[in-house]
Amino acid sequence: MNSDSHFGLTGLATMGANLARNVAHHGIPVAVHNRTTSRTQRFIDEHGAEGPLTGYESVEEWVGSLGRPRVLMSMVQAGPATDAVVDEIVPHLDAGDVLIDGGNANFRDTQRRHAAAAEHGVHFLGVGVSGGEEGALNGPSIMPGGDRKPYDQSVKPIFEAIAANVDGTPCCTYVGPDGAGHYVKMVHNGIEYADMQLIAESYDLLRNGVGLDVPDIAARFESWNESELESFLIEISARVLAKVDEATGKPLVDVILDAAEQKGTGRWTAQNALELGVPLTGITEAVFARTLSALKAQREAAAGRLAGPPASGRGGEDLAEDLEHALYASKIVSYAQGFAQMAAASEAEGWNIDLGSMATIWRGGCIIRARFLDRIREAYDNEPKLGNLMLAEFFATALEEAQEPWRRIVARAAEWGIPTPAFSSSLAYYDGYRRARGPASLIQGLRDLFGAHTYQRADREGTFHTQWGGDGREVEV
Ligand code: NBP
Repeated sequence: MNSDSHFGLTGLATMGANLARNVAHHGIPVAVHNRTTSRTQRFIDEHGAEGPLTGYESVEEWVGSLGRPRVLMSMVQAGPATDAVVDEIVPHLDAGDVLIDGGNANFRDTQRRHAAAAEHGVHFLGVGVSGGEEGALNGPSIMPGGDRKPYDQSVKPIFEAIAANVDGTPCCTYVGPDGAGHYVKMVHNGIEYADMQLIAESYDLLRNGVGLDVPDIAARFESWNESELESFLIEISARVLAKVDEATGKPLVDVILDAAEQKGTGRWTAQNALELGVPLTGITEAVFARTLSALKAQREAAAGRLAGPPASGRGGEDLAEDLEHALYASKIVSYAQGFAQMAAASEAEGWNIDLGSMATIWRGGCIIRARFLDRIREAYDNEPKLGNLMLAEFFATALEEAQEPWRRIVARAAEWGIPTPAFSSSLAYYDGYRRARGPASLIQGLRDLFGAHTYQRADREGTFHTQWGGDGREVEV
């Protein structure tokens, strides 16, 4: 038994196994554990020679093998599995030990677990890890939240060593107290939903609007990856589109069932936006688009009944060029909304999140890594209290330059009957946000008439009600 491991990890499925290997590859002794012991044995058999990795069958032995203060990480399924693991480990810990949850936990669960662990003197860190299987092994983006001092003293050197690195900067920075790290990971995943929905809408428009075939669309994504759109998701879109199904010889994308699944982080982001009162239209539409896609049987039935223009390529090359601008502009909007939500949550929870740093740690290792994030970081460097990303000089100019093609795309998509919820809602948000006076005055008037809900006037202070059922005079209330 190795008695001086510096890092313990339980949960040796895809992510946990690769994270443990990553830590060991940096020469840091790692003690590993998994509920099903055969998985631990298999892991040691396959990877034990890669670095200082030791496997343990029982939680007692595993915890006992670690130097103090102990640093232990759980990398298991979010939800009840994480509670089961935490409940099993905490009684074996001592005050001052650090327990890390690296799964995709809901930030409210993390706040609850943080408070419960604190009663035992244990520091609970809720840590977002992004980058999937490959990132976990070779360098993920890491978003740690929880108590700062134990993080700085015991965890930071390990995480900074294993994280992705861009221009000499690790893609890992302390986010804020209790649930802040998992919150930022949740919004990261929400942005990932919006990015993927915009990509799917672009593919649909290129195929059914412009009339390109799949290999040409793959080439288009490849060329977009040389522009401001350069990002991991655009790059892998080209790869997925270029893939041919071995069994049928058709593009793989034509044989995959068109019903998108989801694990919950996008939905949580949208739910939290509603609670905070933040207009998060791009991400929310992306969640709904997945839900609609899953109604496969209903869609098939409706296809034979509900009228609309047939989806057939009538656009020209100019439309394909417009699309690049529309995609860029809509992407700016969905990031602006995601960052506005993080700002609102940070304010509401007292987290003091540095938004520019979040853009910095997403530049490498994670699924939404993109050239574009450098621009976001610069925007917050120039103006740390920036109210909305769209107002930063660079992005305001980019939106101005993109707006005509963006409008053409949304208008043509509506004419063609091709659904573009993310493109359309992003443009509507942009137009709504840039209007000093909108039509909500009528909504307030209606609310006052049917429910005496009162209204405020734009020309003077006070709260007013019109006596709709009486003499029609306005009274101040
Ligand atoms: P899974 O989410 O599939 O979880 C499998 C692991 O959870 C196994 O080690 C399993 O142990 C353990 N586990 C379960 Br299920 N119930 C348990 C219980 N009651 N007690 C103890 N252990 C239990 O693994 P993953 O895909 O590697 O993801 C791990 C975490 O990382 C998740 O929270 C996930 O959301 C997050 N994440 C995943 C990705 C990704 O790309 N996959 C990316 C970023 C974050 P067993 O072997 O005994 O069944």
